[in-house]
Amino acid sequence: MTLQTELLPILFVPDPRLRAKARPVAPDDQRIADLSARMLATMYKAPGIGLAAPQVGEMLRLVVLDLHENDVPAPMVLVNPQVIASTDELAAREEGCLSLPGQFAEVTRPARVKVRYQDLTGARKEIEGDGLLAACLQHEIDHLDGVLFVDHISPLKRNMLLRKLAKELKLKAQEKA
Ligand code: K1U
Ligand code: ZN
Repeated sequence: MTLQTELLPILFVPDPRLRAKARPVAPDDQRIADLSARMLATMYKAPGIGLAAPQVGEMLRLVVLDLHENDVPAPMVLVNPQVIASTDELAAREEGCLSLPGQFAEVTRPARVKVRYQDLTGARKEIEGDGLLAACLQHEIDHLDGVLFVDHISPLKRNMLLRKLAKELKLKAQEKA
């Protein structure tokens, strides 16, 4: 018999929890190991390469990531992550978001970032990267402050994308009913 980790429902825009600021994880919070395991399972099932706790309605500064590089699982849990350095050089990359399903746009962000965080034991760690890792780290940390990738594109593109999403989600809900 295999034990299944319980999946969490992912919130979609315009849920107001996606626009709120998350609070720091307390050092003695016993729920984080279980919550991060459930977030990883939810992220793999979606599928996605990252997930922030507010996307599953938990207003905590907690992020999970796995870039699926070389098909080798490399799950990461980042507690209280913060960008401590970023380059002036920028890089543009197409981004999606599990809270805006089916919507994609090119987003320009610092090309390389250094992030400080705690692991599940509370140990202080740092991670530095560019490319997809830099985009994903910034995208997920933005979620902790209620910022979405559409906030980094022009108002015209943002409105088009949000209207398209609303239409698609309404259609899906009608099909389900
Ligand atoms: O935070 C999220 O909503 C997850 C999001 C992360 C992200 C994607 C692209 C650039 C920056 C951040 C996703 O995972 S969207 C799905 C996705 O990109 C993907 C899914 C399966 C395989 C590979 C990528
Ligand atoms: Zn997202």
